[in-house]
Amino acid sequence: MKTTVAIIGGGVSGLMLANLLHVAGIESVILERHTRAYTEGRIRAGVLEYGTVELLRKAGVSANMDAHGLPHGGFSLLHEGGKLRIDLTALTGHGVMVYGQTEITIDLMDACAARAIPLIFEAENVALHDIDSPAPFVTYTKNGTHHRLEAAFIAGCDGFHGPSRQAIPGAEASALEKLYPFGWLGILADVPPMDHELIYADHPRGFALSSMRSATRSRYYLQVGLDEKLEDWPDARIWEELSLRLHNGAAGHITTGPALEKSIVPLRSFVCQKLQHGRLFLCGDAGHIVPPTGAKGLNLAASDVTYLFEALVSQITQGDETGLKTYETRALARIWKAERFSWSMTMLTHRFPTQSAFDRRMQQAELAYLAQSQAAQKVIAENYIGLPY
Ligand code: RFL
Ligand code: PHB
Repeated sequence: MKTTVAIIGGGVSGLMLANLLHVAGIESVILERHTRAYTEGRIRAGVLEYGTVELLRKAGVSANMDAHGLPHGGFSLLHEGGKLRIDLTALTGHGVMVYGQTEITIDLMDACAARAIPLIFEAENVALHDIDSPAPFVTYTKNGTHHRLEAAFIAGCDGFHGPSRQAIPGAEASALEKLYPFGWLGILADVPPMDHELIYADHPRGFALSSMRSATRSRYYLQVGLDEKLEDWPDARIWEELSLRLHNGAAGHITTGPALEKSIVPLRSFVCQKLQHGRLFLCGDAGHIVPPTGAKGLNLAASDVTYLFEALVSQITQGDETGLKTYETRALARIWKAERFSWSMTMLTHRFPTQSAFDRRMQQAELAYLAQSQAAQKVIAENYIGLPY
């Protein structure tokens, strides 16, 4: 089989890229390791920067998001001093959209089917070949049969554990990483959210977050130790802990209900500083990971995809190589700023096991400063709604 862009990975990065390319009249094929049901079932991000919203509109896949997404003009930070609302709209002129990554994935997969974009599920043993030649190709097996996909370009959209990053010489050695000494326990339930906006809570028992997927579906998170097991967290214990951390009189009442999904993810910051080699380009989690506190993972995938899409269109339609040559530089400039924001929000709102009294006072002083300073609030707001690209 031959195509113009071979896309490895059918997560948000790969699916967005394929749909944008389709709108620009460029062919691609997506190879996804898992089944459609598995890929759709993963519960992940929920907050879209306005740039991501615009990108989904540009890709022609925004009908459900526009109908069912929840535009949010602000969010709150709950801390010892009270509840501080960051008024995104007043501070920046923009808000964010609350619409789940699960729903976006379904919309993008439906669009692939409607547009006859080849999306091959259960593609096993995906391997990249000759990426530094003008004729790269990808091999894979499906139902026991070996296949070869020839392409002019390869987009590595295969997440943190995929094969694309490994195919770039020196990529691992170029990576910088920070591991945090805790994870997030997430719970999804069909109960109304405690508030109409998101609440990030800095609490002596640890960080908590109240988020949502709709007016009737809530998503909550708790900071937990790295040694915690899901079996130790029956639903009742999660709800009890959430009300301790989120209910301090300033926040609303938590409605409880059976969990639709529960998971624990460790928090890490990771940047691979080699995002391209020859005809291979990395997008999204294949190249970088952020702790979820800044709600940036999915949104960074969207900016990478935008840069790569624009570069591919210039190269393919006008023979202009500038965009492809500068992809890594452009993408990393934005990635590092989102890494900084995600790191700073994590450092501000989480309790660290070895935190000194001085470190805690620094967090308190920063929260107190934020509560008084419009300038400081604007810094948070302009990062949260998404830096320009
Ligand atoms: P994805 O979504 O991981 O998709 C990569 C796709 O590549 C496939 N794949 C392969 N396909 C073929 N051959 C192989 N050998 C392959 N190996 C892997 C995978 O099956 C998958 O379908 O990466 P992408 O598209 O770059 O999108 C990035 C976002 O998904 C990610 O940044 C966010 O979801 C991060 N993230 C969160 N971000 C937030 O902003 N808020 C959150 O609450 C939040 N929760 C999460 C998360 C990421 C998680 N991961 C990666 C474990 C929760 C989890 C559990
Ligand atoms: C979510 O709704 O899953 C969510 C929202 C905001 C975050 C992280 C996750 O910062």
